[in-house]
Amino acid sequence: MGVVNVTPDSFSDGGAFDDAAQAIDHGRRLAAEGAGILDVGGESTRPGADPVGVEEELRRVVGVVAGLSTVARVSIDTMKLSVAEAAVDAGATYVNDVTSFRHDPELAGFVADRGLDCCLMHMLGEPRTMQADPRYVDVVSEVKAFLTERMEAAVRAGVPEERIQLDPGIGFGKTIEHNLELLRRLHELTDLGRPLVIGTSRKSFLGRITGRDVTERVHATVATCVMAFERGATVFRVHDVAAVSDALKVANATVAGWPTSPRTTTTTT
Ligand code: HH2
Repeated sequence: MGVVNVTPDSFSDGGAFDDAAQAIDHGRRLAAEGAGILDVGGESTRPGADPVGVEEELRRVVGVVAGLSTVARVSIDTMKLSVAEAAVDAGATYVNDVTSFRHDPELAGFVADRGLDCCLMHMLGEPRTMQADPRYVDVVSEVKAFLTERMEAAVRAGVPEERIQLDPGIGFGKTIEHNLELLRRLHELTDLGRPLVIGTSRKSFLGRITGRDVTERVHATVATCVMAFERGATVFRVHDVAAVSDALKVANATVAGWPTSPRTTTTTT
């Protein structure tokens, strides 16, 4: 899953692709590098980010979704029903909601009615305050219980279980220790029986460990994706698709044997 942020303020690429034509070019490049899904977002969820109004988010994403929907499968990264509706009309077939339908509960019914796939992600608190002293007794079991509860809520709203993917939400209300423990024990989330999405790409805990600036965290990102792959993740939300794609091909050949067909998540539209 390649990240296409159409925002002025995203933590790692804010402002780089906030013009629609640049964002479409970027998405094309990520698809050529191996992304099967392009995740288009118009609102930063970095710690401390200010919320974006509906009109502005629509202005940012709709043309980009339309421009990329013939290139690859498009996911809309939004917590708002009205943005998801417009994005799906423009060609998106997957909803990536970092609030797991808590911000806009009606989004679940929309996903169900339109037969979309979705990603439900764990977040403690909300983006503005989530990094202020997050605490858990056992981060893995608490994330697992949350994802179970959100999956049940989505199923109650009519979303078939096979349309749901789950994400532990690396960096969303978590310290560096929480992030590392989730990665180390990621295999415990495979019991949930759904594809696991992992989003470590360029995140600040990698900068804390390596001392690298945000644009120099590709090697660190690759390390986390390979470890997550071994522990059962099947969808990798990344900015640096070419590097991660090569690394995962090698990891897959090593684990599954060579020659082999790639281990992928099959989702239908
Ligand atoms: N991380 C970000 C945004 N959306 N969605 C999922 N499912 N998982 C993630 O880990 C995730 C996500 C944050 O990264 P980015 O989009 O690069 O930054 P920003 O939120 O500042 O735009």
